[in-house]
Amino acid sequence: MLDRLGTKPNDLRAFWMPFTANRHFKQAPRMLVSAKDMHYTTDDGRKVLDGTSGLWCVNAGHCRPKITEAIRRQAGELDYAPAFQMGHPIVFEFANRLVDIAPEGMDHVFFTNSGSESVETALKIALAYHRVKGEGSRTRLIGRERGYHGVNFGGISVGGIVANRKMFGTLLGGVDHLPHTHLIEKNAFSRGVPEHGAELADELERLVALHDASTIAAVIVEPVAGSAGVLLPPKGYLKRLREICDKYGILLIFDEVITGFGRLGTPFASDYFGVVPDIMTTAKGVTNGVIPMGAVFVKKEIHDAFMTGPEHMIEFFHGYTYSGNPIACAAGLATLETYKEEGLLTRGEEIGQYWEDALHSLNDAPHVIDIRNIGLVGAIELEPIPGQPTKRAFSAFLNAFESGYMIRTTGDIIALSPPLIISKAQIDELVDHVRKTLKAID
Ligand code: PXG
Repeated sequence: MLDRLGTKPNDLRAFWMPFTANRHFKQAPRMLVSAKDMHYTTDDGRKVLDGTSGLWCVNAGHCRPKITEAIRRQAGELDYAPAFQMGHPIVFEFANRLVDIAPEGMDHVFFTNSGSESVETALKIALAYHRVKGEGSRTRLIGRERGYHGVNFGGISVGGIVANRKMFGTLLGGVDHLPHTHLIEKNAFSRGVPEHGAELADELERLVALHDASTIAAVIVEPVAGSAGVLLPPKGYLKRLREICDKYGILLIFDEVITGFGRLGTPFASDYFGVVPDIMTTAKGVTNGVIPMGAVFVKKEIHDAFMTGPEHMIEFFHGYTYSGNPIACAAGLATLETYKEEGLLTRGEEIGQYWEDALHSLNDAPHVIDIRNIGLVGAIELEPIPGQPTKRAFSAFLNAFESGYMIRTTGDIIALSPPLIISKAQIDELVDHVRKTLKAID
């Protein structure tokens, strides 16, 4: 079913594509056949500048030799080994190296295969933790409007994106939501973290008054919301959330699936904001996106609370066939080495000012109603076409791909999150491209 070159599938019917307008795509496919560093190559031989690190995951850029080689080596040595009641050295090694760079006190790691699974794992740890501590009445989970925590049932229940929720029944019971923090009328064109809105964290006080703290297990938020269009926490907001959680014995979960591994210019968003959660979910950049993997970090106190009872008993009835898969661990270790050797976990801080200035130079481009930035993340919010929400941004996405660069759009927001190896010249190129696209579309 491949063409002469062995690259171009000629029958697109069988693959039901995820989060895709399938019929639209299949009429005019956009095919990527190879990648190197900052670029993809299309099936017709065009280079496409990656403005999004794939889906926020290829933080070190594409096809990095160390990672490719580590995968190849591991696949030939120990391809798979169970992690239930068995071990293999590399998974312990990788957990230790991850703990080395984790925020203070987060010294245990539970492996999953994706961000969605990391979220489910974190929610289950939170519920079970309260139960082992004798506070089994704490069953309620609090998420946030416009939050994205993957696509499994726990994640869409605490999530706050209506399209991801409305088709799927009644979801988890006992969930409530904080308001989102996107105050465009007050904070538009902020550089970095916006000034207004820290008081929105006090809404947690209101939920505690409504439900009583004794029924609430955990609050889960993205420190910076990505999928819903790059929504930044107002100055002081996350600290306030931390304080209120502490006051009432509620666990705080940071979903760092996007913000983890250098995206904000620090290893984790927790480092950026100086706020340490009790549980932290990660995925994506943990293996540079190359092999599916997720990692949930927990504080010692939480892990240790489970280590009671008879020693022959399983302490936590949870895990995946591929938790700590050896090839994923090899990819992860090589990824960490690459990040370290090239200073990538803090590169966003070095180049952040240049990125910010470049992005905000678009403030007079057509259709732009807000620009936001933090680390190596950017968002350009467009005025929707009246009566046709999302259409303008989708046109921008299509024009971008035609013009040789890749962006992500959600609603009428363009999100940018290039690999952390991007050069200043490539930042200029990306921003020039965006300007041309905004001029070209209706
Ligand atoms: N939590 C957060 C905060 C995420 O951003 C997930 C969980 C789920 O991860 P998995 O690995 O199960 O997809 C995510 C995923 C986008 C985009 O363009 C974002 C994600 C995935 C795909 C596209 O904003 N985030």
